[in-house]
Amino acid sequence: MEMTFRWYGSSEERITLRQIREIPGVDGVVGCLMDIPVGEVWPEERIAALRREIEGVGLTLKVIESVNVHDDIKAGLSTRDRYIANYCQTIRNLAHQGIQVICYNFMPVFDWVKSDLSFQLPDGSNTLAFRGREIPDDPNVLLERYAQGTGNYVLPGWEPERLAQIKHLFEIYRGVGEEQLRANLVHFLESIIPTCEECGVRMAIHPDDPPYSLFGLPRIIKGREDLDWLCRAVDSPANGITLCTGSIAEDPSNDVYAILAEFTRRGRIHFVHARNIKYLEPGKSRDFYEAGHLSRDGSLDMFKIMAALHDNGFDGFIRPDHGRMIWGETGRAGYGLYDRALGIAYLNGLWEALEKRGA
Ligand SMILES: [Mn+2]
Repeated sequence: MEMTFRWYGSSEERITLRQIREIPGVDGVVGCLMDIPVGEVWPEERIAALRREIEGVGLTLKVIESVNVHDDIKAGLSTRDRYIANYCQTIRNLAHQGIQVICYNFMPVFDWVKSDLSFQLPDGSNTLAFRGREIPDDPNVLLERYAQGTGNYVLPGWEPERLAQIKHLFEIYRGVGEEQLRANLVHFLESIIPTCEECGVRMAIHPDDPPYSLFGLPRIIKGREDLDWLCRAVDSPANGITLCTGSIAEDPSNDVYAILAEFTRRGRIHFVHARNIKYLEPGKSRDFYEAGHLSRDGSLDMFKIMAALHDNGFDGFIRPDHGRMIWGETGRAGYGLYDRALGIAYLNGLWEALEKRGA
């Protein structure tokens, strides 16, 4: 297990690499190049510069989150071939700089969706939340809310230049149902996995967040059956999963512990997002907020989550997923320093207990 921390780059962050280095038990940074437009090749010299910067403080750069997939690929447009060729070149450039795992998702139009970016908790902290009745029918209303609530931080997956074309994006998915989206994902994977195998990179798809349809858009990575389909559709260890415990558990009918155990055993979980969520009305709705990592603060048993990984031989990368905003910190919603650092300390503690107890 290698513990990592997501970092957006020195021009995008107030959090410094030195601060990350001081968190006990962090091995590496999960990096990205936020300014490369989706679909374009990531230049190797830019990746090399990022790597030098990170290695300069004694951390590693082995995981990228995310190399986003152009919507022309997801919607299956005839223009997709150019973007697929670019994606393959990006994979080669990343591999050349020592990258082992690439996180991506295959969600149409939107990356993750939440209703609240600063949901107030009784302890005074705030966090991301999803309340179904607060999700507007018109996605533009949500965009407006995000524009006001992000404090000038660009949210990953919600880049303004992309969202400026939201009308166009909805149009290209007209007539694309789940079956077509699956076919488009298989086409993408069949085109890129040989390149990954050649250069030793593993792809790791992030589940849909939330794992059900919103705004009438199709969703295809929602639970155990979808992950099983994915693994069989292109049967290579290079075709793997970012298992996000929070996203999977956002549908309470998903058994997150069994899914972790099964796909770890099958050697397909290359990267884990460890997150606890708290259901707001258990049994009544799927509404939740993102809790601190501690088991007793949320609805998930984080010891059971770490045990499912440990006892099935997990040897991939893991990071705390989103954290709350605590101790007066402001910054990119979900990506503060303090609560994620506490998450790391806690997850590392659970792991040490599991190691010493023995499998
Ligand atoms: Mn996640």
